[in-house]
Amino acid sequence: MDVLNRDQVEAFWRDGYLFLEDAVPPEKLTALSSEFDNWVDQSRSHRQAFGTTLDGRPRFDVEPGHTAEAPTLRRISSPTEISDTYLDVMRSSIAVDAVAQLIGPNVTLNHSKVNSKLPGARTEVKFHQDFLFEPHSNDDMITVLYFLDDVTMQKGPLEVLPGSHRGPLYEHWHDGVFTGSVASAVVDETRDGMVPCPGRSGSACLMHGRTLHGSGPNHSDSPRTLFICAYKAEDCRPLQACHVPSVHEGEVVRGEATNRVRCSESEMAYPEIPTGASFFNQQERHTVDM
Ligand SMILES: O=C(O)CCC(=O)C(=O)O
Repeated sequence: MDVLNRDQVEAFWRDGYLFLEDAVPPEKLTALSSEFDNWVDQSRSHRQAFGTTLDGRPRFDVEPGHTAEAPTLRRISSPTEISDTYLDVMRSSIAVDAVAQLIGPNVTLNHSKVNSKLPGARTEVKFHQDFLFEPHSNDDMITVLYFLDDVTMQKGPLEVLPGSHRGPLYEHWHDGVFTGSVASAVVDETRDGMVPCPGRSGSACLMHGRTLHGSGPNHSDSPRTLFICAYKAEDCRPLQACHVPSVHEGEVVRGEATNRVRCSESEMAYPEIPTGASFFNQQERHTVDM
């Protein structure tokens, strides 16, 4: 089913991202938010990362300094495994139809997660390209970031560099350390071209797997919560274990299974699978000069 017009398709391939309104209907949005609020409440009784995912790492990641009174839950890995609502949205959103139109018809799930910036938290996402975390046989990969809250400029919106999906794959290893982020010099060079993506709750941003992006801290007094689903063409096959594994990895969400692999050329260092709860620990290893 085509949900994008020709201008939107062209814009996605030109810019490497596309903003889509009304990707999640209001009743589902309410259900997603209420599940998220429960997880925040659950986190109040923990002092550090907790829960378990498929590979034994913690499912719920909290910022250092997290307390019951001032929770800083920052990541929930593979929420589709613990919530039927998240599973349903991952499968049924019109954003998935849009992904199928762009890189389909056959589309699978790569991974899913929630990124949260609660009021008072310092969480920021250093600039990176998703493909450098997950080498695949080709780069037909699209990450959909569903907005669970209104995202204003004060909330640390996603920032993207238009056209960067057609540019270089930047190094994410520095001085022998996988920091999951590009060199500070790349950030300095590209900062002026970065475009913020604010928007209403229920919207989504579709982003190509090679697009350079990041986001700053939330300076407002309300949350900024994103449900993030990374999808890929069905014949785009992983070259390394998934860094956010789940029982839904590889599920065909549009089209059909073909048992084919398609290869395109790209070259990069193998990333390091995080040993902690999420990539935030890896990004914290990035020092100013790197
Ligand atoms: O939370 C954000 O603003 C961006 C998320 C992101 O880039 C990621 O988790 O890979």
